[in-house]
Formats: sequence, C-alpha cells, structure tokens
Amino acid sequence: MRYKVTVVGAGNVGATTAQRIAEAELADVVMVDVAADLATGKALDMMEAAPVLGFNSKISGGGDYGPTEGSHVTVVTAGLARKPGMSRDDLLAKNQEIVGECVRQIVQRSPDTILILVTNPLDAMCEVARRVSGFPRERVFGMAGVLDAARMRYFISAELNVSVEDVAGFVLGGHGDTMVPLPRYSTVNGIPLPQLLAADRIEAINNRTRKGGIEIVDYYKTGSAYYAPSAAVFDMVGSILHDKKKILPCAVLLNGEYGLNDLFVGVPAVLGRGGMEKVVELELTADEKAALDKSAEAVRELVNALPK
Ligand code: TXD
Repeated sequence: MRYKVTVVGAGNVGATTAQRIAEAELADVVMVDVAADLATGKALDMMEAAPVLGFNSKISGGGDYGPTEGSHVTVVTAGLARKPGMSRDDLLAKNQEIVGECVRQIVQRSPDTILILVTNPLDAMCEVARRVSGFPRERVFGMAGVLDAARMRYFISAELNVSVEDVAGFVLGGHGDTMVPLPRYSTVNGIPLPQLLAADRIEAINNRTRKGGIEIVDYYKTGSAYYAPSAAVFDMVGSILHDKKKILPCAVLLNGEYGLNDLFVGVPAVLGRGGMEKVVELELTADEKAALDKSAEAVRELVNALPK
C-alpha cells in the first residue's frame, strides 16, 4: 500500500516539501492550490524528473480537493506572506480565512488525516485548524521547532567545526522572536554545549537562531525560507509514516504540560503513526521557564486576536 500525503499550497514551502517526499518515495503526493495551474505544472515538472532520479512516487496537482481523499497526512502551507502596508492583524485575519477553508475541505475528504500546519502565524494557525477540524491534539500540530532547532544545530556545527550529524539542539516556545533556544539540552555527540562553548558564543548562537527567519528574508527580499522549512516538514512526515517515534519539537496543544493549558506552544513530542503520540516534559530552570511563559503569552495574544 502507498501512503498519500496532501500538501495544500504549492508555493515555495509546499512544492519543495512535495519534491522531498516524492524523491524519497515516502508517499504519493497531491498538491492543491488556488493557483491551480501552478500546482498542476509543478507536479508535472516533478514527475518529469522521476525517470532521471528514479523514484516511483506519483505527484499530482491542481485546484480540486477531490484527489486528496483518504490522505494519511496533510501539510497546510497555504496563505499569504506579509506585504508592505499590511498589519500583523491583517495577515492573521486573512490566513485564518485561508487555513480555515483549506482545513474544512481536507477534513471532509480525509476525516482520519494527520494535519501538520506550516502557515504563519504558526501557533495561531494551529488553533484555527483545531477549531475547524475538531481533531484531537494527536492529529493537529505545527512545524516550527524542527526548523528552529535545525538552524541552531547548523550554527553550532559551524562554530565548532564539527559534523552537523553529531549536533542535537532544542528550541521551545512559539515560532517568533520569543522562541526559547535551550543550550543546556543541546549537545555534540552527547556533550552538553555549555562544556564546549563560552557563554557569549552560545548567546550569539541563540540570537541568530531567534532571527534565523528574518536573516533569510533579508537575503531573498521577495519571500521567506523554504529549503530548511521543507526539510523540517519532511522529517516530521517521515517519523509519522514510518512510525519512527522521533522526539521532535512541534507546536502542540498543551493540556497542563509545562504549566500551560489550551495553547499551541513548541515542545518536544514523540511523532509516530498515531501522530503526536506524547509530549515530552523537560526540567526547566527558573529562567528557562520564565522565557517559555513569555513566549506562550505572545501566542495567547495572537490567539485572542483571532476573529471569532
Ligand atoms: O516554520 C514555519 N512554520 C514556516 C512558516 C517556515 C516557512 C514559511 N512559513 C509560512 O508558510 C509562511 O509565512 C507562509 O505563511 C507559508 C507558506 O510559505 P511559502 O514560502 O510557501 O509561501 P508562498 O510561496 O507564497 O506559497 C503560498 C501558496 C501560494 O502558492 C498561494 O497560491 C497558496 O499558498 N494559497 C492557497 N492555496 C490553497 N488555498 C488557498 N485559499 C490559498 N491561498 C493562497
């Protein structure tokens, strides 16, 4: 049996995610976009690479939700990016509409799917998807932490000139300026980072991690990052479909864990065939907990600003 993954939004993150999934033969992929021809064209272009690269996954694309029926996993990347003159609330309201409509369409045809949200503002869009789908938290969560941690891991490996493969990193909290990099839980082949790097160097890495998204936007000018974000989604989808049970930081609805309730916040979670199978609670210092609470407060403000 083949797995089916739907990617809603065939833009930069969506299309690159589809490409990674198909090339690894993780699943067949259906892309849906309001720009129907764009999705159809990208799918055809990718399929024409299949003979050269030798992958057997099928990719299709269009504006119709019919082919998404029975998707095992759905990745939602549809939405607008902020443009000059738009306030944050404008973006929130517009993307809430877009994400709400996409999720409504998806759950009609795939009531058992696992939803992974990518659209910004990420934590608030998770809440929109939860409300519209009515899914339990095991089947609706967001991608941000894997990306933020990947950036941190890359910066650590570059600073120490060691293999990225040996570097583990953790970032908690919302996907924004208030995210909480955790150097104490970041290691190089098991060695905690504070034993390898001076405090000021660690702080520089934390800051660059927090601003990792804007660093890329400043280079691209017309869009935001997509190579690393799509790699992060790919990791999550792979852990789910192959039931790997990797511990990955994701935006998860908390039910009292970390002292937080009814809010999507980035925390480590076990991802397997059941979706988000378990929240992993880390022991935090008072400073780390305060930073997490501040980040959660920023998410709460956004959620409260959601149109009812
Ligand atoms: O860490 C993270 N979570 C993120 C989030 C990392 C990177 C990007 N992040 C956010 O994902 C970003 O701020 C955006 O909100 C989304 C998608 O980013 P991307 O870079 O892929 O944006 P694009 O290239 O503009 O693609 C968006 C696509 C585009 O093709 C639109 O036509 C489509 O979304 N779109 C829709 N598709 C279906 N249905 C509707 N209604 C719709 N509206 C727009």
